[in-house]
Amino acid sequence: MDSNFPFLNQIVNPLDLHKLSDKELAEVAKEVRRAILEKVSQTGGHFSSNLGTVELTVAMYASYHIPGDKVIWDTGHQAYPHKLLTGRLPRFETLRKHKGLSGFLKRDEHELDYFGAGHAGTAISAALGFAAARDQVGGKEKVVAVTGDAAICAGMSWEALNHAGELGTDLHVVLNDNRMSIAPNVGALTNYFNRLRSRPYVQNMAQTAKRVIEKIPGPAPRIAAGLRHGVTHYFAPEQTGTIFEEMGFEYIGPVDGHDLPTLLEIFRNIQEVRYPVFIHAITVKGKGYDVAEEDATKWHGVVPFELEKCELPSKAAVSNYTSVFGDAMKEIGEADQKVVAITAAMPDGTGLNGFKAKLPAQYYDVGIAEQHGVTFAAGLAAAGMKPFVAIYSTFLQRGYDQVLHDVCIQNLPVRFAMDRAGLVGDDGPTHHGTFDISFLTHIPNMTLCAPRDATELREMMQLMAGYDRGPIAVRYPRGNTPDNLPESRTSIEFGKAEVLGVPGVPRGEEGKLDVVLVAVGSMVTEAWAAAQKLADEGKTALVINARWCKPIDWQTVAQHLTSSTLLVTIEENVRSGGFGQQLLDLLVENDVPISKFKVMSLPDSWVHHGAQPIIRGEQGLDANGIVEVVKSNVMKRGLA
Ligand SMILES: Cc1ncc(C[n+]2csc(CCOP(=O)(O)OP(=O)(O)O)c2C)c(N)n1
Repeated sequence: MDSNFPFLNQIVNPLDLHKLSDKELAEVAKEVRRAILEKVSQTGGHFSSNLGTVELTVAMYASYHIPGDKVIWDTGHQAYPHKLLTGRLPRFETLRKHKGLSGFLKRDEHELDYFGAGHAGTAISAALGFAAARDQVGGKEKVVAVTGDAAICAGMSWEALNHAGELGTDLHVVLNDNRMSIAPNVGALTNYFNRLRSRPYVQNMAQTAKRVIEKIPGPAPRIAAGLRHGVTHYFAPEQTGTIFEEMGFEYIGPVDGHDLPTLLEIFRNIQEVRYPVFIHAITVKGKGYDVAEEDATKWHGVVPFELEKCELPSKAAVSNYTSVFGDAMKEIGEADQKVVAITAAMPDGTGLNGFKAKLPAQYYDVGIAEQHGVTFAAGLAAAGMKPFVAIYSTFLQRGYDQVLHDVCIQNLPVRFAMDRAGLVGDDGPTHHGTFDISFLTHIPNMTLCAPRDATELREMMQLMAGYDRGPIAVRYPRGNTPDNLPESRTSIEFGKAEVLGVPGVPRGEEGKLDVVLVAVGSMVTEAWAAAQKLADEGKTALVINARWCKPIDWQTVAQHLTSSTLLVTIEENVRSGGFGQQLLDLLVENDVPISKFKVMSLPDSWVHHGAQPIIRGEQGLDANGIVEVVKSNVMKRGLA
């Protein structure tokens, strides 16, 4: 029990809110905001989005009957109030930590996490699924989707609204409109929402509507119908229809998403409405913490900080892959006006901010629209431009068919720069980029490389800029670039691996090898560290930097194998369809004699969230893990 939160302590599930007066609910909201401020400043996590959903969540959870009614949160990064109102305050210190609470909703974390997410734009579809399932069995529970002004721009959201309007079933969609994606929101729809915002806010009108409706005689359905019209016409009689009304929803809004009394009235009033209703709530990202209100992007996701100081700790000036990519992109774009960069709502995360500032005419933010972003790039490439799609590995999954159908079948020179390839850490399985080797390399015409460090990323980017033969992708991890690798390097050649050698041994003098370690991208640094440890134990490990996942340079690997050499591949990708399996296949196909082969990769199961070194270590994907695998396999073969 945390005595600092007397109200929150009493709330195990949202039905407990129904026992409180409106005045007490206002106290609950204050506690929820304080809990987010105090706890997230200690744990780190999504910050400004959650400060914006406090009143909205309290009002919804005090009006809908949960458990029973279903609220489906889009993405889930703004659902900390939901976690706090579903009895998770005592565990909040563990947020996003290894074995702790997830930063998103997860069905196996809590029974009231009705639908998990992490990728944006799924809530309305999922909620409509719940609503249709309810209708199939003649249920009565309410179903609500809560989506953001950026998430609703995703194509899927519109596919779902389109379907919902046709089904005409009992579905409430709440738009949490704070004008922000992570960066300021983009697109024509955003301008449309701004026009809706400029209408007078719904204020004390729910009470008016309720009074009117209460006077309507007749059974419940008529009351519901009356309410339906009452809500629409009494709230905004002079307004013309919104796009949502045209699509079959009742539109209520705009409403101040921090005005708890009005929100409570609205949500309580619409309980009897059995049609699609769209509630447009205007919120402020970062609400209640001035600096976060002023710079919601900076405070979107935070590391632990001192609440009183109102400052985030300054970032250490170390090179990370994202900034190396961003700087390289600027150089490439400046040198060639045909180069354009595309992001799907992630200018900060992908490192494109500098490019955007310097070369605004060559920059496109398509919003949360990865599918469109990829095909848009295909169109640009077909018209002779040199598009770079800067995207997280996990979000390119959204554009898989577009990569296949629009880019690769037509062999268009679209460049994909995939950040966050591998285990990302605290965000967990929705965000790990652990499939791209498998899902890209099996597509004809695609090529894929992975740098070992900053210099190699820069060089690969230059190669990609000049590569017009077809699609090409590069994958690089979240985090700092390594500095433990040999300074000497060979220049990047298409499809050629780099032999780094045996630590401390001049090239050509390696003698008999105990093991050949072939590592991909982020794992080269670990393989080199492992080879050093093995050298200390008198074992000779040769490290090869794969550089290319497609085409794979199996010939270079084969040159270093004898019939007794252990071959170990290391990659941050799932085993199935990954680098190791493909290399093995190529060696066998080409009759290269291999006696012992170990694929170090990720398993066919979900890797949970936690700090990168912890979860990599758990999977054996670090220097110690490699040493262990080598020692156990070398010993098994009697070579130790
Ligand atoms: C498919 C996909 N693309 C990109 C992201 C990264 N992302 C996480 S939150 C976010 C912004 C969401 O904005 P909005 O829906 O308006 O919610 P807010 O944070 O403003 O409450 C983005 C782009 C994602 N989670 N999923």
